[in-house]
Amino acid sequence: MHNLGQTRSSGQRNHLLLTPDTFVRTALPGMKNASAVVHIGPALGAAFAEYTAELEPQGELASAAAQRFLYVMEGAIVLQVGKKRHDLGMRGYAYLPEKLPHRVLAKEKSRVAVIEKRYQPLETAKPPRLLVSSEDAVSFHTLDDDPDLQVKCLLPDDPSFDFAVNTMVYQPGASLSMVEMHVMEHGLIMLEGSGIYRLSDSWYPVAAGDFIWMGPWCPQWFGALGKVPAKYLIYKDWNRHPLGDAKK
Ligand code: UGY
Ligand code: MN
Repeated sequence: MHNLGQTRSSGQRNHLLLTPDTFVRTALPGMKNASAVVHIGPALGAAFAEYTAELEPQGELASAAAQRFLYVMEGAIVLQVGKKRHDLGMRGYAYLPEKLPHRVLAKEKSRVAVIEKRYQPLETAKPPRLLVSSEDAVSFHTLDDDPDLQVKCLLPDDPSFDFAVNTMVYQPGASLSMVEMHVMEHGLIMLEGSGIYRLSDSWYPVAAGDFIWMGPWCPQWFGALGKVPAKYLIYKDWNRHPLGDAKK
């Protein structure tokens, strides 16, 4: 059934809401039996790229030149780095430094959130190494002492990392305690539940499956609605000076 041109998706100067009805699949270099829904990239001014890789059983992703973060939303994959094979099930994740040759193989039909970013080196810290883990192994902290808002930081609190990826779980009715406005940009995938996202001067109903990009200083606030918790995976640039490479 056609929808007479209606969608919740919205593209604005400093934010983007993409709902699954508007997703368009494409092939990226090195993909086999897989396709990508590219959510955001430098074409819109973002300093990172994020896409959902949809892999058939035996589907494959090749290495990336940039550093890469993988989070398994559905299914199971094998991450092959040299002779080592790492099994990642649902909620498994990996950080891959720049130029580390690797392959991603799907053991079954899988959906993987992929974030890629060129590394911004620091003179005072060595670039991070390969990290493979599962969200289930990470402990949470509460945000602003609200027991109904739990955050898991999937990457270590270490200045060598120039970005962070967290999961946030809101009990029904929980919300951010303030409207945030900050230099960092965000890429966000709604994993579970639903709620209302304020982005700039608009309030959007959002649900599992949606993607949001928030540019620098985009006013942002979220409140969870419904009878089950809302959960999202959120990227932000982190640990670097706003002028970028200080040597330039
Ligand atoms: O980490 C963050 O900036 C996070 N609290 N932002 C958000 O959820 N929109
Ligand atoms: Mn934020």
